Formats: sequence, structure tokens, C-alpha cells
Amino acid sequence: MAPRARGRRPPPPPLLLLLLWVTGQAAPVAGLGLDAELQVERRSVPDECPRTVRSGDFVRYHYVGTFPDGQKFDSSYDRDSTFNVFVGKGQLIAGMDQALVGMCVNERRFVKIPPKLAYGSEGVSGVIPPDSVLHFDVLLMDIWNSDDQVQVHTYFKPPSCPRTIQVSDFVRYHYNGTFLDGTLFDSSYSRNRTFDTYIGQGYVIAGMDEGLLGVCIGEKRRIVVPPHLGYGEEGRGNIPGSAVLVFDIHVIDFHNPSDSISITSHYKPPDCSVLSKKGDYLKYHYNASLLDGTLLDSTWNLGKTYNIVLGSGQVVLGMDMGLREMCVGEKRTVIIPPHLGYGEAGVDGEVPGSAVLVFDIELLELVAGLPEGYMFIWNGEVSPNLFEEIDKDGNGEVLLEEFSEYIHAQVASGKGKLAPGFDAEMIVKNMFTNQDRNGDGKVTAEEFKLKDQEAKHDEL
Ligand SMILES: *[C@@H]1O[C@H](CO)[C@@H](O)[C@H](O)[C@H]1NC(C)=O
Ligand SMILES: *[C@@H]1O[C@H](CO)[C@@H](O)[C@H](O)[C@H]1NC(C)=O
Ligand SMILES: *[C@@H]1O[C@H](CO)[C@@H](O)[C@H](O)[C@H]1NC(C)=O
Ligand SMILES: [Ca+2]
Ligand SMILES: [Ca+2]
Repeated sequence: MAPRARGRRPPPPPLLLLLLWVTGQAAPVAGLGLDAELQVERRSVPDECPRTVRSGDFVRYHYVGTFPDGQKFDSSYDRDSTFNVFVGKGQLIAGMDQALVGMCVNERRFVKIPPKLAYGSEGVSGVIPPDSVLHFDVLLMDIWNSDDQVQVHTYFKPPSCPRTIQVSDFVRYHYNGTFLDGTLFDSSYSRNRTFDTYIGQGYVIAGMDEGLLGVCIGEKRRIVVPPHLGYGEEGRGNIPGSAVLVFDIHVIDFHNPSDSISITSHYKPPDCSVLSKKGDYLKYHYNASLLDGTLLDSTWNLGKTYNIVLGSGQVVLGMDMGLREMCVGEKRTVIIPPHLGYGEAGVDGEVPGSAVLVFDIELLELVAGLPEGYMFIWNGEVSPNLFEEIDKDGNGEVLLEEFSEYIHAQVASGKGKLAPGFDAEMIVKNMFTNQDRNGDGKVTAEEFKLKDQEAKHDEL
């Protein structure tokens, strides 16, 4: 419609209803005084109105402009986008500059503007006849001021908050994003997964980088981001230009890529002298959960322990670290950041990507492992007639069956020991294959001797 002198198209307002100017402190535009001709009717005022329009604010609003006979001359709805403008800076016809002052987001005003506060005796060629009184039905969608900062309001803080988020942390949070008028424009919940990002490094809009600083895990806060710290005048996707964004966030967890695991021991039995080490076979129970308490997995529920050989790559690195130097009976909580856990990918359907994990662990059994690199050792002296003993039928060749039988007999009698936690048959087979140099399925005295000279203790 009808641009004012400089090609902007504004709309405008008011007078009347007493209350208006009262709060609006806009009384005034010089010379106008209580101009009885500008009429403003507050048609609906929302219950919540944390802020009202002041001169100098930038607003986004919808309007329908009509002549007193009801004929429409302009409407923002027809363009399907709000009218966006600074108030009180002469970008609007004078009547509108005044009429918007004091408005709340979601408030509706009906405004009658006399020609002298609109397009005067000239009108706008082809659109507004001279000396026209203009009526506007206005709905305010958005307000901000270029002085605005990010606003943060915490509405839930967990009782315990050992650490707050800092620049360079990696955070996972859920959010609902709305405009000031309450319209939802995006929600992480609709995707069934958290939004994950580094903090303070420009991966998110400046307002979020700032608004997330200092949150605790589990905290819920509202972050209100003015457009100059959001998507600016351009907007993005379904976010219109110059929109204030309201993010209600729930922080699920965060960590720093430099974090290691954290171990808290809750209980140690009186005798806690034998500590787990690499190669030991461990049986333990655990509950695995997310930092917000969501249980992911529990061996207690399964009714059987989880069994591993420590240091053999059977669990994620953080778990391997968390199980070290633990004694039987001890209970600890191990917190594992994702780079020592399941990484960015997580485990489909079980562990969310980039999740920090909490393991409550109880060690139930520990079988000491063999020295590093050994899969079988002798507990005492090695028999000088080893080959002959193994070659039970005395034909000068040891077959796998003879070999296996012999090793198991040594283990059973306590003379030898296999690495715990592995498949004994696999170990024996590997040992046999190592001895059988030429791979013909038999170990000769020759082959055996060679090996014997190489390594006294390992594998015979
Ligand atoms: C999210 O989960 C709900 C319920 O499990 C499901 O109905 C919906 O389709 C999922 N949405 C997406 C985007 O995966
Ligand atoms: C987002 O909206 C949903 C649905 O209204 C609500 O259940 C959830 O608690 C909201 N999340 C936050 C962080 O406000
Ligand atoms: C694991 O969870 C079960 C049931 O939820 C609970 O009884 C048990 O005490 C928990 N164990 C630890 C070590 O937290
Ligand atoms: Ca034989
Ligand atoms: Ca051979």
C-alpha cells in the first residue's frame, strides 16, 4: 500500500481510548496533544504481556486497512507476511507510529487515523484519496529493540549441578522454538532426537551460543533471542526476517572433548587389596543410564553378569578404563564421555549419538589374568620330556587331539594355566597351529624343539 514519502508502507492508528497513552508514554508527538481524532481501541489484550512497544522498537505486525465505509485498501494478510518496521522513527504515518506504542505481542487494536496523521490532503495516488480517514485492524506479532540482549530465564535447575557448561563443551539438548506470539516453528522432539552442538564456537546462532552458557545438566531454561543475534533481517527457512526467537530448552547432557572418564567409588569391601588389571577376567553387574537418569540397559534386569577380559577390547575404552584397579565387591559409578563410549553414532535404538553414559558397576568376580601376551603359562617347572609326554602314542608326531588332551590335563592338575575369559579350545588350537610350523596338522619333535628354544614359558 501506500508508502509514505520514502517508499515504506506503513499503517497506523489512533486515538482514543484513554488508557492508551497512559501507559504508552507516547503522548505526544509534538503539536498533537490530545488529538481527539486519533482513536485506538484495544480489542484484545493477552493475559501475559511482559513487554510493550516503545518508540524505537522494531515490530512485526499484521494489519487490515480499510476506509470508513469498510472497503479494504491494504492488508498484510494478503501478502502472507507481517509488516516489519521501527516505531517512532517516521517510517510510518504519524498516526500509526503513535497507535502502536504500548501494544503487547498478541494484542489486537482497532485504530482510526485522521488524514492529518495519515496521508493528508494529498492522499496516495490511486490508492488513498485525499483527506481519507483510515482504519486499521492491527495484530502485533513481535517486538524487539536493537539494544536487546539475549534473555535467559531458568525455570528448572536440578538440585545438583557439579559443573556448568562452558565454551567448547559439546551439549545435547531438546528444544521447542516459538515466536513471541507462541507459534511453534521448530522442535527437536519432532525429530525424536536431541540437538547436538559445540558451544561458543559459532555452530549455532550467536544468541544460542550465549544463552546456553552456564546451564547445568538437566536444566530447563527459556532463551529469547533478538533477530540481530538470531537469523537477522533475512530469516531462514520458516523463520521470517527480523523475528525474535524463543527457545525453551532442556539440557540432556554435555561434555568436553578433553574430558576423560570420571570414577566415583561408593563402596569398598574391607579387604580391597587385589585390584583388577589388564588381562583379568571380570564378572560384573551394571546399570547403564544417561545423565538425565534414563535407564538404557541393566544386567540386573537380565539376571546375569557381564563378563569380559580387561584390556582386550571387549568393551568401550571408557568402560575398560572404569573397570581398572577395582576390587571384588567394590561399587562405583563411571561417567563416560562419548569419545570414550559409543561416539557420535551411538548404538542404533539403544544409545543416542554423542551421549554421555553413566555406569553403576559392581564387581562380583575377578580371575587374575596371565602376564601380558601369554595365553598359557606353566605354574611350575616345565617337564624336560615335554614332547614325549604330549606324544601319548609315541609315534613321534603330536596331533591336535593329543595336544589338546595334554594341555587340558595340565590345567586340570594345576600345573598350567590358560588365560581366563577366552575360549579354551581356541587358545589350544592357536598354540598347536603355532607349533605346527609347516602346517601339515602334526607337530614333530623338530618343530616342537624350535619353538621350545624360542620361548621358554609361553605356549610351551
Ligand atoms: C518419533 O517417535 C514417535 C513415537 O515413537 C513416532 O510416532 C514418530 O514417527 C517418530 N518421529 C520421527 C521423525 O522419527
Ligand atoms: C516442548 O513442548 C512439548 C509439547 O508441548 C512439551 O512436552 C515439552 O516439555 C517442551 N519442552 C521444553 C523443553 O519446554
Ligand atoms: C541397578 O538398578 C537396579 C534396578 O533398577 C537396582 O536395584 C540396583 O541397585 C542398581 N544397581 C546399581 C549399582 O546402581
Ligand atoms: Ca602321536
Ligand atoms: Ca608339522
